[in-house]
Amino acid sequence: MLLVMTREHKPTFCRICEPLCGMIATVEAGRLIELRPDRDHPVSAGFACQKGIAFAEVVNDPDRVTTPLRRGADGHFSPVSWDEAMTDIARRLAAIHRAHGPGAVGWYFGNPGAFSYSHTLSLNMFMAGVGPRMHLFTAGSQDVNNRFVASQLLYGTPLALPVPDVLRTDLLVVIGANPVVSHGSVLTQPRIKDRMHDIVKRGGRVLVIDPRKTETAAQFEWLGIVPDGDAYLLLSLLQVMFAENLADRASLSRQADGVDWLSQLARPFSPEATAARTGIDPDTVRNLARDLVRTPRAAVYGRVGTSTGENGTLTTYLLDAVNLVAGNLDAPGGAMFGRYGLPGERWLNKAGAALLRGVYFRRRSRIGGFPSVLGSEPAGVMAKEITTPGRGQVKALFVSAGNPVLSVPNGDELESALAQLDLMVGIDLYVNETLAHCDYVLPVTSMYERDDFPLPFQTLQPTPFRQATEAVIAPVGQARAEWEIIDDLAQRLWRLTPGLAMQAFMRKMLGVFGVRLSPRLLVDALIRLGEGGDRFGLRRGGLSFARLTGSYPHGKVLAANLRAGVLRDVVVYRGRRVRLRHDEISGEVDKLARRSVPDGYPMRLIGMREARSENSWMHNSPLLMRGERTQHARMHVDDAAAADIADGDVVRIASVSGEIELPVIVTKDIVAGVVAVPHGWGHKGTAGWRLANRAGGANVNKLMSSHPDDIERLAGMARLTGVPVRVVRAEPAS
Ligand SMILES: Nc1nc2c(c(=O)[nH]1)N[C@H]1C(S)=C(S)[C@@H](COP(=O)(O)OP(=O)(O)OC[C@H]3O[C@@H](n4cnc5c(=O)[nH]c(N)nc54)[C@H](O)[C@@H]3O)O[C@H]1N2
Ligand SMILES: Nc1nc2c(c(=O)[nH]1)N[C@H]1C(S)=C(S)[C@@H](COP(=O)(O)OP(=O)(O)OC[C@H]3O[C@@H](n4cnc5c(=O)[nH]c(N)nc54)[C@H](O)[C@@H]3O)O[C@H]1N2
Ligand code: SF4
Ligand SMILES: [Mo]
Repeated sequence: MLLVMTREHKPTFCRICEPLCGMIATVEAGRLIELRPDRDHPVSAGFACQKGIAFAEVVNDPDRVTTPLRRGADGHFSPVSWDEAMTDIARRLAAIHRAHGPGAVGWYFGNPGAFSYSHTLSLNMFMAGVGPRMHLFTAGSQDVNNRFVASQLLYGTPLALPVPDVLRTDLLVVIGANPVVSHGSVLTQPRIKDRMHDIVKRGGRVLVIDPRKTETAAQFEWLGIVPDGDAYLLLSLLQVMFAENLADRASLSRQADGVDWLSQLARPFSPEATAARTGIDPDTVRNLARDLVRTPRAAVYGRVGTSTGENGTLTTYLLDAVNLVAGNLDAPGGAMFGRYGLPGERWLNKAGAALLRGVYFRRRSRIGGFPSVLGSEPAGVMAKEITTPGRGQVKALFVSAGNPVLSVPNGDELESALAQLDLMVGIDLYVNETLAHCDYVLPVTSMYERDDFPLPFQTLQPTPFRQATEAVIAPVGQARAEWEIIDDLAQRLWRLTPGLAMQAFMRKMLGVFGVRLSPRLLVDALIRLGEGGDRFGLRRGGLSFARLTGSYPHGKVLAANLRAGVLRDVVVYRGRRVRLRHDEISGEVDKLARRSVPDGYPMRLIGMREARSENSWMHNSPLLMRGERTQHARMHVDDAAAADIADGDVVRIASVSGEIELPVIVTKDIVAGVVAVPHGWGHKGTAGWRLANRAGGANVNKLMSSHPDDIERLAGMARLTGVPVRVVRAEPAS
């Protein structure tokens, strides 16, 4: 008999990181056998990185969770049926909800969750059903929540996020980001490295301000900075712009209120006054300020390095303020705003912003009293929310698409807190270090087993672009999409919980009319109503989910560039001008003068990302781990020599909070006094991913503090950079 193997090549896109590169998935007999870059994708045009290509190994990983698992008394996981798992989970959750209310329920939503519209939307619906005091923790408090708060202060809405127009700029100043490795963040620009080289080719400059001469800095210009010195540098740039009258005051006052206030705020921070804090020569700062104003198309851009210091909200506010004062906000080649193009978008933005601002100002976390950023509280206090008795103590925790034991400050504290939970459920591809503590781990579809439309990234693209995809293969094993799991859980919970009967009734009623509130319905409506959408038939040839996947499988460019001059539509404040004056900001500036360092910790710890890692979760891919990869610290040759440390030695890095040991690479490509350690390592071998466990490494977040005093006030951001540490050679094994 002749067995005919059909082999299909399906266009789709990668959702590991933010450029969302176009991919061709080769599917044979229902199996994903290969991923390769899509040459017909209009923006990524045949580019994909090693992680994207290696993802086929994740999909087919023998260590992947493919059935629901229950942890037995001996700590080992064994398979159970979906119904058995969901029945027990719902019963226990309902009992906890009944006894302690919604405040006893917590959910940690990790980074890959943001790359699935249906995961995000269904979780929001679930939380609305459980009740307003349910706890939500996200990776955002280790990443980007400060960006939302800075935008809320400046523009009145947390959702107005400026992106550098890399396609048209002639001076790009990258502060605390490493796009050659990270591929860009809060910026959806495939082939970002090529686009940065284009800037240089057309006679422009790319300047990288970073404590480490990163892979990006090595290809462009590098200016070293003392970790967490950015707020001082940015204040000095403003000071020079105002003192030298470089700023166009007339146009500034059309765009913003509080310009004089800002100029007063920056006044004490001359480049001479801040040089010791930044390590940057005053003339260099002056010239940079002048260049930013005088180069017609210039932008400063910051990311994780400027978000995770002591004053991340201030620093991000200042990045935008520098763009504004230099005349580069909302201008071609500057920092620009993408728009989604919904009818009545400004009105919707205003309503949404009012809601989110209300939540921010009214809701405070039980531990530490932190404001709620987009409905979430700092993951840094999650452990204490679990261990501190009283109303609102978390007793049931769900973790979807996250590994907080390795990603939030003080992983040890969190690990021991998890042991106290009455119910813990993980929804993941793997039994990671966090999920090893679960009662149940539920198998989930990978991105290629679900449809998608990357909703949160639509306004972050210098080339406005739309792409949607259907699943390219059926779910592996018994995996289910998050939204199906959440929907099933909701139905069971509503049935078991009398207080939530109203939700159950609403569902039924909608069901009678044939309406299933599926995330797909919602996202389709958003595509149809947005820019380029078919407006439900009103615009012929317009887009819908089906039309995107059917007629534009490689995606569709909506416009070559972002539109400038939209600031008045983006800002929701009455008067439509950027609001610079905030007590919160002057309060943070006051704190700069009070910064202190504990004795005995002379070095500063920073983070770094690696091309063949994705946070904690791709260390089980043989392709990415080839060459016996392990985790290394990086330190300067002079510091190493002074401490009698040689390249390859194991060093002990200690902070006030903890210590770790790992081998070191000695280099000149880092500012003296700084040590860099990648996060996402520290895999350990009880369950789960075998290759990752063998690679081991150390959890750098053992060195980070989860004390509420060490968490940034305005956005609840963990302090993950500039952390005072001591580095010594670990005693050689005897
Ligand atoms: N290969 C790979 N790509 C990724 C990821 C990954 O793990 N691996 N993760 C993805 C995720 S979740 C994100 S959020 C993005 C992040 O994207 P990026 O922010 O571009 O990536 P990072 O490597 O964190 O870059 C932060 C930079 O800030 C520098 N830095 C640290 N402290 C300071 C400081 O105080 N001041 C200044 N000026 N610089 C500082 C660091 O040396 C580092 O180069 O990357 C995404 N892409
Ligand atoms: N020291 C230090 N710590 C950091 C950072 C740093 O720079 N320095 N960076 C921070 C940042 S920016 C981030 S974003 C966080 C990340 O922190 P987390 O989001 O907590 O952790 P990840 O390591 O990204 O783990 C993601 C998990 O999701 C799973 N997963 C992958 N795809 C899917 C999917 O489609 N569905 C589901 N349900 N699960 C999936 C993976 O198997 C993995 O277990 O780390 C933060 N921690
Ligand atoms: S750069 Fe990011 S989106 Fe593109 S292929 Fe690599 S992992 Fe995927
Ligand atoms: Mo992130």
